[in-house]
Amino acid sequence: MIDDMLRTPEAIRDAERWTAHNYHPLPVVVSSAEGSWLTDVDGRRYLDCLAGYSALNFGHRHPTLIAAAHAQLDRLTLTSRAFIHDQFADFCRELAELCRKDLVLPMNTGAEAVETGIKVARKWGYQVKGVAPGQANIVVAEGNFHGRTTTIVSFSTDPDARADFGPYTPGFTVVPYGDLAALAAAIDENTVAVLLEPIQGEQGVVVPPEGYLPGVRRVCTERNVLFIADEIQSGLGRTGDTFACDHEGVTPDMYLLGKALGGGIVPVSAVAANVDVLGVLRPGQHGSTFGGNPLACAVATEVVRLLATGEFQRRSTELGARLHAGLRSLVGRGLLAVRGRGLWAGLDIDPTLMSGREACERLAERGVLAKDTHGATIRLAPPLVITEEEIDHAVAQLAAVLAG
Ligand code: IF1
Repeated sequence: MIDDMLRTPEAIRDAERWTAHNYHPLPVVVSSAEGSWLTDVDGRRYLDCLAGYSALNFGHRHPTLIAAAHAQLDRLTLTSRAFIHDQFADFCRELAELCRKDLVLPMNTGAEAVETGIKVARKWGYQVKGVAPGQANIVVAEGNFHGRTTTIVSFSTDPDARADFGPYTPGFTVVPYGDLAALAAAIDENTVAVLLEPIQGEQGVVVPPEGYLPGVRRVCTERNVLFIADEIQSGLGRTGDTFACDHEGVTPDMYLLGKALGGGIVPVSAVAANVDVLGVLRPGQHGSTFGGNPLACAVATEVVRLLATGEFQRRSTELGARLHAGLRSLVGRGLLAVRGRGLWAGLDIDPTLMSGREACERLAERGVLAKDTHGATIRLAPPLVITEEEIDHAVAQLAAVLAG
């Protein structure tokens, strides 16, 4: 009876009726949100431990970011890059300074930033490194996730992401993640770049061996190859540093940024690099209708200013230590392993107990939202505004789910 009164079942049916089934969402229909909490159409509240796959690092509707969006909406929302607008320079300068790079190229989605990085690396290879025309190669890692475009899935090792989307884009060499020797051996005279996630998100928050990223940096420098760090999910405070590469003091030649850069309000992505790299582009060679639009710049400038304080990186480090301590206490009590850094964790559940999907369904029944990656692995990535009490609550609900 009570189910008949709930609006959720009807709202789910409506959504499923009118969309392609390229997702299998949890049966939760969100109606509003604030900070780390979501409210569904029936008024039930959930602690958000996915945060839009790290697009909501500052929580839902952070007041500073919402205020910036509201103010800009009342002034100017889009010009295209055919003209300049008064929000553009501040965004590009402040993001370039945060990245300690000369230049920024604004786009919209993460995949667009990845595609931009691939195009710029290839053009740099031909025009600066002197690679033979059409022969540029980019080294990527097994278990990578860099987006869903045809070129990007061409080098995916995930059959679900790649199957039946051919013919595939050539020019990519896949090596095992974390294996520096294999990466160095894959580099040849046509290699223009190495493209890596500093921590692999979709693969289950896989942290590479200590020394791997510094090794990649050294090899790329020695072999005149661009090190492109995809920090779209790992960056902007998620791991306790501004960028995941910071943890070992590594500076890539190119940062690919997205997700949280838009504050959970508008899609904003960007490529940040020095002029010897991004300087290869000339007018007419790359672009985007919405890339660097006034609304995106107004919000993303405030995101950069929030990060410049260091507050969210501190929270991620301190609260992340509390989260990981709580999760480690569950190893042997339903968890097989915990990985990650800062407020970002990948949990391998004992597959004899339940799948990752089942765990997330049971967590949702207990008012905690998370997302499985593959098999019995789930990821936790709460907003960086989460509190100690909320972390303890999430861990307690997970313990209860694992205890059956
Ligand atoms: C989906 C996954 C996460 C990313 C990294 C680039 C992109 C992503 C490291 C592309 C995007 C999103 C895509 C979204 C779910 C989510 C995801 F499950 F797909 F793999 F986070 F792990 N680089 N990741 O994580 O950015 O174009 O989406 O803005 O496609 O289901 P985008």
